[in-house]
Amino acid sequence: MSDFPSWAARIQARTESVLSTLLPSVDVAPQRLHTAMRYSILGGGKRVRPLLAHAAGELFGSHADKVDYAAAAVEMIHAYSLVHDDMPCMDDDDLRRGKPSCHKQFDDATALLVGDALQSLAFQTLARPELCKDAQQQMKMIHLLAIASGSRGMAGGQAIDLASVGISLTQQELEFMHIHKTGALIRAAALLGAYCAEAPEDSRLQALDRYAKCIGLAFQVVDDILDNQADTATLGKTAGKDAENNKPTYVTILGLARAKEFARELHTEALDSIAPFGADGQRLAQLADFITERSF
Ligand code: GRG
Repeated sequence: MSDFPSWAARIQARTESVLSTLLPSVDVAPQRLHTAMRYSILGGGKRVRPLLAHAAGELFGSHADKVDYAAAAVEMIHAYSLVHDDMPCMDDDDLRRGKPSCHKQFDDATALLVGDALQSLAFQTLARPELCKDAQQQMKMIHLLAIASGSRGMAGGQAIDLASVGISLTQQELEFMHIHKTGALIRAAALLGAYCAEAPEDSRLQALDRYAKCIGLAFQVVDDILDNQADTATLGKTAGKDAENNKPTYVTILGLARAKEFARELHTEALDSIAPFGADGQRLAQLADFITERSF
């Protein structure tokens, strides 16, 4: 097995190339929209969700060419969510991935359409005939991504987030919000990677899902810590946004030391969840380390 940094670099490069192929060229009309879509999704981001989809896919014996489509679909949903999240009507942020956010580089209407079009392209990609031989399994995958990104998943979590500005939440309420806003798509990425295999076993899917739930939450706890601790240049987005927007975070609710401890506990629970996979779960374990130890 190759070392984690080489593997991650390979998947990140692969994801970039697949996304570039799937996105309409800047020469195709409407050119401004296609330019803005490519600006928003290419050339940046850690690609955590594609890494997860591929790690899960490798564990379940999925063909990497199929996982490419599932990973790209999830990354399109993720990119759309960031474009909309940065708009003045939401988090109002001028910086994303170290460059002007989409509505700053283009305009609000274009940013709105970029999100809409990326969302449609995500489902178009997941519905590709070459993704899966079993139509019923493919319907399950489309259903899974729709739930994870809709009002009972990411968009719902975002609605709770917007409504929680200036309000004090309990840890349980904060957890409910993040399980939806960030966690749902992270879980979907892992499960879709596994679903690209023929007949994935239920008990193995459940273990993977428990792992993904833990690292999804750990991802958010670490995000809150970084927002509080890191600087804008390192993050590539405006640091201290949560405090500026008067938003409850794990740092404000638990304090910095306890938030760090909570991230470690979730990391341990994630590793316990994949213990049944033995040495085959090593890539997922490395990914859990990467997510909890990241600095941007
Ligand atoms: C607009 C429907 C809608 C949803 C927005 C995910 C989200 C919901 C908003 C993003 C706000 C935010 C900063 C959440 C914290 C966790 C998070 C998703 C961070 C960004 O994800 P990374 O770190 O980004 O994976 P990169 O740039 O690496 O892809």
